[in-house]
Amino acid sequence: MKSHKNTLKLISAAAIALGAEMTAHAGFTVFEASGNTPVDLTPTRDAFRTAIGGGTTAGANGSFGGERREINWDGVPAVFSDSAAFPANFFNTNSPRGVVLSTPGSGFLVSANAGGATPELFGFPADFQSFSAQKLFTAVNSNITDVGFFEPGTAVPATTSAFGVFFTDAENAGSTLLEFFDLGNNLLFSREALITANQGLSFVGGVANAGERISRVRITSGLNTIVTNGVLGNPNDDVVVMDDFIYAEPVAVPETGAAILTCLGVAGFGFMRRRARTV
Ligand SMILES: [Ca+2]
Ligand SMILES: [Ca+2]
Ligand SMILES: [Ca+2]
Repeated sequence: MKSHKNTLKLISAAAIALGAEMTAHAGFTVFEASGNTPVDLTPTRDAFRTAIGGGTTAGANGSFGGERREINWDGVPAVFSDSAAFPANFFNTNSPRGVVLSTPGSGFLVSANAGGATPELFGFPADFQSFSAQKLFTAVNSNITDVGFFEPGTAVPATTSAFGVFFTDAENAGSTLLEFFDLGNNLLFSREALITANQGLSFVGGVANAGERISRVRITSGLNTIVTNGVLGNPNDDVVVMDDFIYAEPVAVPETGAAILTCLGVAGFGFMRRRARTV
């Protein structure tokens, strides 16, 4: 029992130190652009690339000493494209780039190429365009996509220092945004995408400028949802889908950090129980 108390004291000290560091490091550099054609956004994309470094390497498992990663969806095979579901772990298994997706919806779709049995652009050719031709990405039955990071090709949790995404057809303010969370699930950064005219393109990205580590990215894409090709969740709200993800190399979480965070969950629970008894 005594050793348990000592452990809690140590954890509390670690929590205080961790909290102080997080407060001091609440800064991200924003990159954003919008326009009617991909060319309008290319200089901002290039500046974001320069800021986070590295080439466009993908394919092999593991880390590459700081190589930037990009997902443009365009090489996803037809068997995993609309109308077939897109696997949430495709970019950590089939093509290991250290990203696993989740959503409160019912899954994900990558759009079909033109000329096939399934219409391109999720069946909305008058609303969407790609930044990188031809494929786009969306959650299904949800406007939320959560991006988790792993040491590429492994189950080792990782964090990154930068993330950016392209949207198309983000017409209404306040409903399309990026949010970054740290290992303790604290919100580090939030930024709305610039809105555009119908069928426009928008890019928003954030780069940690003081050592912040991003454990999860939440992408909110409009208020409407894609149900299936050509079918929206409702007739009124703004529908928005995604193209390229660009991010700094996911780096494995140090084991000591992961252990402290696990213990913090236990310590927090103990604290709540003690408080409950005094009320
Ligand atoms: Ca539209
Ligand atoms: Ca694309
Ligand atoms: Ca829209």
